Amino acid sequence: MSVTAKRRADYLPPAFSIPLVDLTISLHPTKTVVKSKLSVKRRLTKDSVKDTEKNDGNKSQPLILDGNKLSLVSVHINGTPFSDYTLDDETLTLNVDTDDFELEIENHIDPENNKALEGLYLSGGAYCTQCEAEGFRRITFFPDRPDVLSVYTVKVIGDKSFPMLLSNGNPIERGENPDGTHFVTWHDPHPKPCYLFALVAGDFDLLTDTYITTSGKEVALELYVDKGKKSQGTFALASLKRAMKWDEDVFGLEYDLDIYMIVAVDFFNMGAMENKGLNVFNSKFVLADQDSATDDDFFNVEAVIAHEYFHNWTGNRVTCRDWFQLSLKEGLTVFRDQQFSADMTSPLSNRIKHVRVMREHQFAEDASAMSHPIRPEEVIEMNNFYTVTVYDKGAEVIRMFHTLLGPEGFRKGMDEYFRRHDGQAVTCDDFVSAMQSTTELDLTQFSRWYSQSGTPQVSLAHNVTSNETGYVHTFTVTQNTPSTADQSEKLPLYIPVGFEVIDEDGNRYRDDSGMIQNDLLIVDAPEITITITCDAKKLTPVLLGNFSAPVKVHNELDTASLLTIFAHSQDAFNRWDAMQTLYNRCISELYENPTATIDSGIWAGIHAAIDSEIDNIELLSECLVIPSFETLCQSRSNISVQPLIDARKAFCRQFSTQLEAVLLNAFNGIATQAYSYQQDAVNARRCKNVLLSHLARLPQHKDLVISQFDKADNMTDTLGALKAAQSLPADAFESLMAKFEEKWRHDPLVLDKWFALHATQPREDILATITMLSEHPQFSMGNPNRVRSLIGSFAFYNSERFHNLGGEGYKFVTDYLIKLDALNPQVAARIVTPLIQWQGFAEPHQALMKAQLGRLLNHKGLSKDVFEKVSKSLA
Ligand code: 0A1
Ligand code: ZN
Repeated sequence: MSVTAKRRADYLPPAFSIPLVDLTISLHPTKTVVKSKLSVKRRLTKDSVKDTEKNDGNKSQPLILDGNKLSLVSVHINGTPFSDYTLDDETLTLNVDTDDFELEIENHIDPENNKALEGLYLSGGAYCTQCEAEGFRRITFFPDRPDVLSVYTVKVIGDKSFPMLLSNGNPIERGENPDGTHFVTWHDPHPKPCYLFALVAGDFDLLTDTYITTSGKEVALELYVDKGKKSQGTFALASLKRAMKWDEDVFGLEYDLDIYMIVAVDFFNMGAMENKGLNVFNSKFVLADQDSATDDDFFNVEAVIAHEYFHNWTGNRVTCRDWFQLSLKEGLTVFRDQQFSADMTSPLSNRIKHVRVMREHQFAEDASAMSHPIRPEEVIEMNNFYTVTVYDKGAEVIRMFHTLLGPEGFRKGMDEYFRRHDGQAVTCDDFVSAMQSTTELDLTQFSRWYSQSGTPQVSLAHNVTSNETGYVHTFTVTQNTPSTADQSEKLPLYIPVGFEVIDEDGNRYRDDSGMIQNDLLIVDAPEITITITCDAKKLTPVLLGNFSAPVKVHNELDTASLLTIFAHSQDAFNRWDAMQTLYNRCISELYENPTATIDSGIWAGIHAAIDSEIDNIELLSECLVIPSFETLCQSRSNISVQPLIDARKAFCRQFSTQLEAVLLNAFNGIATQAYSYQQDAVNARRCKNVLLSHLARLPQHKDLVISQFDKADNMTDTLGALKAAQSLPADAFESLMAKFEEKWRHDPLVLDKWFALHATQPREDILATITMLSEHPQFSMGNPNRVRSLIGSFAFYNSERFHNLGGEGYKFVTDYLIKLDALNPQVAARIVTPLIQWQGFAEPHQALMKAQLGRLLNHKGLSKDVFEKVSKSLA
């Protein structure tokens, strides 16, 4: 295993280009034959040669192709057998001296035994490929890097038991062979990097539709799902059409092929993949109906369908020069899908959803040994960098461009980006430079967001003095980015900080020198001071409206000020955030003193807040959610896990008890309506289920939970009842879970919810329960969805048992990861995340976690995926 890191700074352009790729792939479970015919051209420039070497302008460079787990059969150049090559585990080096030639390579692969689900694999009865980031090298020998763009022609040959043979682009020929197999040839006219190559073969149900673009072109839409699941695909197909329309309306971007195909498969490492014209999806993000999918599932289906579709422009037409630039396509595409979802559903709940992801997961990543900028500098295994930092913080950086330039300015910049770079493989700097060319604003300092890791801390100090004109409020805003594992020196960033100042009656105030513009203060220095001179003695500053930047805020506000913000801020996000801060503060009190009772004034304030929003159930339901344990961790250090969990539980218990009447009243006030996935109905169900989870803590409301479970006509309410039942006595919970299993045991995607509910129960014998569940007929270590539901849910979300002081939780996960890593390193490396995030916890957690990480590191044959994370975390 080679564990050398690649560095962004070492980039060199490719020495050869490959304008045409012609593949013939004869499918066979254990011996698929791949014949590749490449037109190869030497790039006669010096740039692809290291400066330190004798530079003869790339005349003597060999052609180095990546290849992994391939059996090489033959090599021909211009039709003649060629033997002047060397082959090792990772590369095929051809000592060629010609500049323009045709290279033919034949190799064999073994899809059935490919359990890592990278390259070509045969799982769940279908052949499927996954080539991003570096999976194409597991199919054939090729320069597996995103800056080599080629036009592909692909002939897929297969047994007739695989009636559908798919690849990228348009089908140009199909037929039968004398040996009883059949074939389809595909041609994709758009030059693309090999990570966008795809092939799928299987027997599916097919849903079809058409879409007419604004310029009048008809596009055939095809959605392939497992046999018998057709009716669960209609929502995904309708979502696709909404996404196509939205991209035309908002960005002026149309689809560019005659056909757009989506295939849903059961075995997939990630959510979905944007292969040109042939998206491959984890079936979890395609299949949805009222009975089996929750409102969140519907939401996710639409968001992921849109995300992959939007990649057609941001990712495929303009792609990445190298993998360090991943955020170029991912940050931008996540931002685009977030905007789309906000337009399709609700801006507020979307914003809150994404901020929760940042606070629960991205801040934690920044605080860990895996901290990296949105454009990483150094990578051992690229698959480890499909992270919340690259994706979600990347999207926050794009959102800041949008905030600073405004929607029209942003659109202008995007137009320029496509005008300059359509058909190219480019860098994040190219994106910034396109944006820069359309704005007066100097983006030089702003672009540090690409190179600096860590979560900046923005703090506010507020002083009041009085003079003859009134009260002078001085607000001093400072920024500081604590050093991170990867980077000790930090520079001041250009931070747009939402800034609203109100008094107790909700009147708004402007600063004396007009530095706050459009409710935004630009903090571009370590310290910025503004003043407000006015009659009011008490002013409340509200920072970071709508989460205007991916930072943590320190703004010491008393309870009255937090309730003032809730009552009067113009920004609904701030109102929600004020309540979160208030809850967090109460939990701190209980963390420090477990016998404390929360002041009755606070309950009165929360009571009044609920009363005031009783008709605004969208905001109400968000405000009733208590910050998760993971979020609470981000504003604390040296955490004693059980005491913090106990403090949170105690607060939740008091919340239910103190507010019982108003919670019950709100619950009864929301009528149960027939199911529809419409925003009003979604809001109502969400609010009702949040209320139910509070009421379920009180024994007298047990029947509400059971009755909802029994009567539910949709999965949202069924699951809402089951989640609430997690606080009922064990026998009641078990009995509902048994009924659920009885009904859904033949639907693994639904059963994933059941596995996750079990795995997150803080019961004492949870490890035995998980071991037993891993013997369930529907469970399989080879299926990433099952593993994530059972083992991932335990490691990420059962903090009480995972962090158990005996260390059994850490050991259990480690034992499992050792086995999983041998099968699927990518999934193992994801699930190791909670274990490497030991920095925030007090002893003995740290020592216990590190002991298990040490075991992992010493394990013979550890993948580079897991090695990279574990070795960094122990460095
Ligand atoms: N580009 C896809 C995500 C993806 C990345 C890697 C994969 O396999 C290693 C699979 C999918 C997206 O952003 O949707
Ligand atoms: Zn993506």
